Amino acid sequence: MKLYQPQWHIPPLFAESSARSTETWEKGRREELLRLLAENIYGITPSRKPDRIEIEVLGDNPTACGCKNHHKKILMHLSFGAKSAALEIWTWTPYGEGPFPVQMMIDPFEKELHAKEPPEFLYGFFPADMLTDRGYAAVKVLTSSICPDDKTRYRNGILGILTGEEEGIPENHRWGAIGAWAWAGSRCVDYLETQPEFDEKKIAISGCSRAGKTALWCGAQDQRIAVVMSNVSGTGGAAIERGKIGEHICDITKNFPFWFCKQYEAYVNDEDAMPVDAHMLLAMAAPRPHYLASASVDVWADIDAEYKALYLASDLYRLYDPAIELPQERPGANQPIHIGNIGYHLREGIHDLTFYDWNCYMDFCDSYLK
Ligand code: GTR
Repeated sequence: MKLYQPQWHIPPLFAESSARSTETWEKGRREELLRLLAENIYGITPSRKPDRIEIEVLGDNPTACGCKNHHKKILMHLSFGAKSAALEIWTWTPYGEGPFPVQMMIDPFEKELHAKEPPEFLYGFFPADMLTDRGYAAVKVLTSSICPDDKTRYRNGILGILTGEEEGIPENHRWGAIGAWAWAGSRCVDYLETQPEFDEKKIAISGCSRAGKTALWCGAQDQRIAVVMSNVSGTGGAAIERGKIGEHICDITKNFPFWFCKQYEAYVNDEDAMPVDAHMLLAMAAPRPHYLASASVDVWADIDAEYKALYLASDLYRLYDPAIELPQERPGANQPIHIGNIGYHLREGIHDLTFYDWNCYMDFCDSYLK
């Protein structure tokens, strides 16, 4: 793998003229890059908070998953003056004495797709019973309730209420669906903070593919989240855009223009003009524990571009922990690594989220959240 190709100019985490220290990072550069990521990729998140929040309980099953855990479904009604949006959240809590560390997954897929509850739902996408068996509360954020993943309906929710225009955000930098889903992740954290069974200081966020992009963006903006994890997130997520193979900005903005801000389209076939790239997004998690997962035949996401971004982001982690040294060569399939606060694995197989991924996630999280 070539870490640097001379034809690509990868923007540095620190400007050459500025000192590289945790202080300069925390007291300015971090905010600056967060702003650039918002302005150029995801759009700026409006700052207005809901005036009122009401919790409606949709379901409550104390003997879920064959008597393995307590399952609840709630709807968070978020009001802004006369308008309101609703966010659906499903939780599974282990038996015994809490508060429990949390595995919170962003799920933007339409509810029908992953609606079956474990154990009927044996597929590994969100194995709530396996998570509670390992002592975690499993929390799924069903973001389609607040912003449908659909190019005609995506404004039927928070994006129709907080467009960004009311805060004077220029049109090119207004948020899209990924911004809205990430915002939903933060509203879920607000909810978890109010419930005694969840340890709000021990929340890990994750997501697969489009939700992986979202998990990274949510974790970047919301430092209450203790561990940031993503899976097969590719373009607009963990993969460095410059020189990547598979999906390009031209593909993703053509197929999913509503996921991003308009400004992102300015970089179609001109990635080099973009002032940011994925290593900056990954660096936003620092110095918090950070896990990246890829799948070996996921050419569309580009496994080398994902690892390259992690490698470059590890430079920032090194400010906090000089002993961190990731291998220059991407590790092979099914050989997870855990170095300092960084974890990584390449799962053998296709673009997906499986039991293998979850086991690796939890092995990593156990070091921090237990
Ligand atoms: C693809 C998209 C990818 C990824 C994926 C998914 O079609 O091009 O970037 O987000 O969808 O979410 O499954």
